[in-house]
Amino acid sequence: MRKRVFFGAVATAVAAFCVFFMFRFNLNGKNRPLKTVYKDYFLVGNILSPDMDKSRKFDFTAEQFNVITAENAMKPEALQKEKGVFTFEKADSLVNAVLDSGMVMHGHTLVWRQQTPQWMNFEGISREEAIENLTTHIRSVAGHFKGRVISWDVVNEAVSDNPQNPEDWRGSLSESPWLKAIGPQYIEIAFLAAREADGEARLYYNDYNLDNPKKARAVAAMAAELNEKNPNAGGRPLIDGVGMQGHYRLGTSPENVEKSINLFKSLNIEISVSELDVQAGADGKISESQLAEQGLLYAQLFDVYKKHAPAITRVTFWGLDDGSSWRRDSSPTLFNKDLTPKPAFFAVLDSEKYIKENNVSTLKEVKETQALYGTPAMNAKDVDPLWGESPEIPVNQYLMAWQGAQGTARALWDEKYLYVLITVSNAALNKDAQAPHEHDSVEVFLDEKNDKKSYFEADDRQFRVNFAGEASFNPEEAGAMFESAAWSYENAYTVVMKIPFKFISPKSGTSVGFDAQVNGASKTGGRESVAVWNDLSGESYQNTSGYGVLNLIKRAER
Ligand code: 9MR
Repeated sequence: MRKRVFFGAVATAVAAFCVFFMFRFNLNGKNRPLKTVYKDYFLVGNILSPDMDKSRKFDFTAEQFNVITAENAMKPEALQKEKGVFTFEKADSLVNAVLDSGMVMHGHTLVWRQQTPQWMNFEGISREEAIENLTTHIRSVAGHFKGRVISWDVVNEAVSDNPQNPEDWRGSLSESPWLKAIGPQYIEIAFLAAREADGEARLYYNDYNLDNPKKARAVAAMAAELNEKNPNAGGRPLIDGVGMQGHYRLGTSPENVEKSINLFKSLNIEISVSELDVQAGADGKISESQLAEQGLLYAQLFDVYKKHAPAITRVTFWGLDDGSSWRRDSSPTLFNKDLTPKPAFFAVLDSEKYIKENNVSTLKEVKETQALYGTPAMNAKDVDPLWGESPEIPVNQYLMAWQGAQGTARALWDEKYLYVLITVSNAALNKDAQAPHEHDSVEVFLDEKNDKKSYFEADDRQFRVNFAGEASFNPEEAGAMFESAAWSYENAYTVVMKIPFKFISPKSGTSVGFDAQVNGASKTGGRESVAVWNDLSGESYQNTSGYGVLNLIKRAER
């Protein structure tokens, strides 16, 4: 009898121990890979390169993920650099290794304006020859990988950012040699050729910044029209899905992401999140609070993705770890370079738990800096040495997918004016676009009362000066009494602004809401990048709540 009780007690203890461990592992999730956590929702993926086969990173990737995109190995340049000479070896070795390890493969990308050899669509090529080059490439490549990829990005990044009239999707296309050579029809031609070559693979249109409602509307208009025109291309509508790349930043709004998901869902097409990463920090450094904030955004995004899981086929991260990411300067992935998990990993693993444990209101980091007292000469060529008194303000956090022009600002003040000096590098010096914010230009946002309202009041103003010294304002009357000077040289320029205080009489110790922005135009015109100091919302022109703080001080108190 005693013995039985003893064994009973031992068995109960062992069972309790096991349950405790299972419970524990289930809760902290450390031992459950992402692919298992999300198996009832969607595929979870990452990128690989052929040279990673048989490496620790390959195995680690295969443990966590179940679908792979080739980071570069299946792009036009990699597969047909010379006309008619197809170089499939490296891509084949990657695809075979991926399939052997039990993962599936997504194809990226058949048509793009970048990483495409010039012979395909050079300036002056005839329309017929360009179509021939386009369709031959697509047929050969999609035909070659037929049966080994589940889906293709057929056309990548064809729509411009922030189109003025998104319902006119043709007018919203961005400049591309394909557009020049063939016209807007190149998109339909490409999808038809891909469907013909591989009727099984799901065909995607893939693009970035699709959390921008205007860009999303242009893509939706295109997909809707092409599917209406081709309802039965090989047995089904032509475009199967939209790839929302998801190169995000701390200011990205999960609500905007969800709005675009709803828009694409309304077209009855599938959605994949195709290139997810979230930039935080700069120069490879990321603070504790930025790590937490990055985790929070990942968690919020996954909450949205789970909610819409029936419409989402796949969520792919663009980069395994911060050491190998294309954006390693802004630490955007789930893992450190030694593959240890960041808070973002746990956020993705269990988004509800992460959100509960990380109070949103304590996370937002507001930067503060100083403006020293002094009245500088208004000269952008030979800048007044007085500027050296004030600390540098880096304007280097990017809001869009491209990392173009960036700058450094400094501020000074006296009783009547705020002075700002901004030096910009890596600029194309282009002002061809009609809208002044699309020029290579710098902007200062000022909230004199520093009351951080979510809308513009009379004390809130935006000042913009382009590299040629042309100024513009929001609201327009903000230009009264404003002065500026600009000086440009190769790929760089300097702007000095003199901004009258209108609502406050500043004293040493006064704080104003402040932000600085650098708009980077592409060589051919149009804004391709935006860099800011503090406010990552992209809403600085109408909402002052995300501005940083500028403390006006006198030298002795520094
Ligand atoms: O991550 C890719 C990087 O290694 C290449 O140098 C770059 C070339 O433009 O392309 C990167 O991947 C891009 C993807 O193919 C399409 N969307 C944007 C990605 C990041 O630039």
